[in-house]
Amino acid sequence: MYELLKTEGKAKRGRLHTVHGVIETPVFMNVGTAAAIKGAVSTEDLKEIDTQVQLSNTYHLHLRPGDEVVKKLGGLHKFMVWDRPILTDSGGFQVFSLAGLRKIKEEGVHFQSHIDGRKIFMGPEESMQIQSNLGSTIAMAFDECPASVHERAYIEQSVERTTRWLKRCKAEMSRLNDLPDTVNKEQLLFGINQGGVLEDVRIAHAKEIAELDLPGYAIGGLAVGESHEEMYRILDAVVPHLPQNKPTYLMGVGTPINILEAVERGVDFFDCVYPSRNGRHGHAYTNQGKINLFNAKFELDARPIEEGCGCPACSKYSRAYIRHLLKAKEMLGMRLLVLHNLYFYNHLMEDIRLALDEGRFTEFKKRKIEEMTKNT
Ligand code: PRF
Ligand code: ZN
Repeated sequence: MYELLKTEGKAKRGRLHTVHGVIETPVFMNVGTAAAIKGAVSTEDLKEIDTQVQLSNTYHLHLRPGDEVVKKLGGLHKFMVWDRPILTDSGGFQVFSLAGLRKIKEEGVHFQSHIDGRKIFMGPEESMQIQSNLGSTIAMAFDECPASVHERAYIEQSVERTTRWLKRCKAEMSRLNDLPDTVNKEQLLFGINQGGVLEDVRIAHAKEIAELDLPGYAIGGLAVGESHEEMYRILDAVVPHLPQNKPTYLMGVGTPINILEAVERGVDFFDCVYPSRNGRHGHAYTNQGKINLFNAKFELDARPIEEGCGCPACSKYSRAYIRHLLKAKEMLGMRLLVLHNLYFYNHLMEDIRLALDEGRFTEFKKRKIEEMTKNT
């Protein structure tokens, strides 16, 4: 369960105890959509760069290899050889962003697989059954993330349906956790707050879902095209209405600066594809901002990506060599950049936790943002 260790303003330093070990928060979760971090990163690599939690997707694993297959092989932890916590997203968001033709009904969503066009139905019960077969540490509720173009009437209706779906998720999860052959009988369910950029809808929804007394709550439906200022305004409004003795997870966010701003507003969990996606495209995070290793100015640069960085790339290889690998389309180039970027994100979180422990987060955040934006 969640232990609130310390606060500084709204910022929280905490610890979530799970069957797969402790999660020190604030935490960044590494995105391994199809049970792997893209960029040929193994679970041994992840341990070497001190990652705590992996995130995988219900939608992708249901389509391929199939959650029944994973269950037969002993669950996702055993399948991917990772003994620390795993959080699975519910499929709701991916159905809306990836699937072809879809129809939303009260019972759930009918859609077509983006892999082979096959017709599939997923509702709250199906999402819980899939996540139960995977045996993840934390399962996410099945929600709808309404597009930012929708008007108030649609968002209100959609949020009400998401609440009804959450109640069904909770009932189904508690049934599944009691079955004799369940992979992880202590699977935790996190609810998801929605409501677009409408503060009143967000707050009413937060209060309603808080009553269900779930072990954690996420804020969904942000970082979907609204400005950063709008996202911060919603966080300012909604976080105080989610239980402060439980973890708060901001889904799909974001840049290092977004993370610092959200920690200040009380967020504990993050996930984002940026470090791995940017790494695959030749971009490296540094304390002075992002650099593009394809840039000609690194041709003869014998320095590591970041002086003093302890990651597997920086401890041995030069910018010039990594640039060469990228240009020659050698897989090692991408791999080294992804490892560096994940290390950067995970160590940013470690520095944030340390600053909170020592009561100097506000000052740390200010200095960090100044450093990272100096050259831009
Ligand atoms: N819902 C779910 N997963 C998500 C989101 C959401 O709203 C987002 C939005 N940023 C990312 N991942 N279930
Ligand atoms: Zn490095």
